[in-house]
Amino acid sequence: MKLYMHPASITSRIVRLYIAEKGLKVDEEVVDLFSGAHHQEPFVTLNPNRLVPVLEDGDFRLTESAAILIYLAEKNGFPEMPSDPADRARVNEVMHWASFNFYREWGYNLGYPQLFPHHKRPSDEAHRVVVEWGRDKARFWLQVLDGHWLGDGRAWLTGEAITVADYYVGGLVALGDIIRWDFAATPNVAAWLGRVKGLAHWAEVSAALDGFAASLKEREFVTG
Ligand SMILES: N[C@@H](CCC(=O)N[C@@H](CS)C(=O)NCC(=O)O)C(=O)O
Repeated sequence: MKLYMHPASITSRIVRLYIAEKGLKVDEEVVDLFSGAHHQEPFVTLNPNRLVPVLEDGDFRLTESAAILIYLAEKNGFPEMPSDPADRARVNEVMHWASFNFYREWGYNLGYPQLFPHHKRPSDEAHRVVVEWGRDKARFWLQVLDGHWLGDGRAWLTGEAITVADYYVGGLVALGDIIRWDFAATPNVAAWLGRVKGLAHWAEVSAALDGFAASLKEREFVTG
């Protein structure tokens, strides 16, 4: 198997963390996002979305970090994707919740427009409105994560066992480290994120993203 990825990509880290934690043998190929390799052949044929990560397993290619996590867990019979239909549905539910509700605001409206030039809006006013909208909506979704998903004191998102949902949502929430989001208002999220970041291979797969965050430490962000 091969993973096309970039070490400073949030969604690549999600998959790389799971691969490392499970000790899977997967080759890695860096797609240089900074030089635009994802907009050139051969990558655009590999993934017309022009995004990493992409998993290749023989002739089978898969995009979307959430789908890749589930595939790796199911292919290997790992417990991070449970077998009981209701338990599986719960894992799917929280992953879809994160993709469609939380990350739209957290990543695409709040974080990415401030971090990446190609996500900046065409006028200062449009940019300000998008980012402030993202901040306010992200704050709401983090409260839901804190009070609803993690509100009963559970260790992990769907109960007492870690699942692929924790890898996925934890990896997305950790974008907050780059824009220096203060999680004090959501203590359950802060504690759970600490558990995700306490996984054995977190530091190793986070080196490039930590460096990226350090390079931005003088930058002012609209944050929470
Ligand atoms: N929904 C996709 C999103 C992938 C994604 O946004 N990848 C980013 C890196 S974190 C990327 O490739 N960005 C390149 C670009 O925006 O030009 C997933 O979860 O895999």
